[in-house]
Amino acid sequence: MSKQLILALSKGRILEETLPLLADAGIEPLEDLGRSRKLLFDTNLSDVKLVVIRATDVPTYVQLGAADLGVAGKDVLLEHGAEGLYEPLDLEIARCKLMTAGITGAEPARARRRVATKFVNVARRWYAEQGIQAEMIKLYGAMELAPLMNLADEIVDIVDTGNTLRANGMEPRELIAPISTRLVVNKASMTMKHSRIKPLIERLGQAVAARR
Ligand code: PRT
Ligand code: MG
Repeated sequence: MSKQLILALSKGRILEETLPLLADAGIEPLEDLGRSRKLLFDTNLSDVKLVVIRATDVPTYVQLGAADLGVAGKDVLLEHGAEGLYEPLDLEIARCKLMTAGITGAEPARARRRVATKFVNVARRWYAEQGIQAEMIKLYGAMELAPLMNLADEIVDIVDTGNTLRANGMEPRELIAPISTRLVVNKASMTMKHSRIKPLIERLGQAVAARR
């Protein structure tokens, strides 16, 4: 195993909030991640590199050891599964809620509820725990459209302000899980590179605490 540390970052809204935290922890990319088309970046620390990838790919990179550490939403981690990963730190950014939602005022009547979501594993587990018969319909985006188009009775999606739901005539129903962004670490890396990873987790933890 190389002594280099690879940190996998989630592209998109999480990235914007991750970079200031990393800077506070003493890690800064040598170029502007937003402006570049590159995916692999050097940092001010000669042995730390950053990769910027799809949020849903971060657990895979870290689990398989292609990256030593990763930054990912708890929603993504719940859906992917946590095998081979430690989750030592809540970065307390990109907070939101994973919820069920449906058309405002409508009763969730159907005996076998049709649920549109990109979180099919989490949703299947949750409906089973509630004793509700449900059929999962996997979508990759615009979940809010599914009930309006009579594709589904309900959706499971991320809710923050609730504005997206309201704009589409829908309302939040049940909370499945509160969500925030987590630091994950490959289990083998945690052992093999402990002396490098431990101080990094500590500095990030201090950066998080300083923002409370
Ligand atoms: O683009 P890609 O398909 O790769 O993924 P993505 O669009 O899911 O990524 P991105 O950049 O949006 O970031 C997703 C991650 O940010 C999630 O995994 C969450 O951990 C976190 N997060 C925090 C959110 C939100 N807040 C959020 N509001 N992810 C998505 N939303 C969306 C939600 O899907 C819905 O469409 O915002 C809308 C709801 O917001 P409100 O304020 O209208 O309720
Ligand atoms: Mg997006």
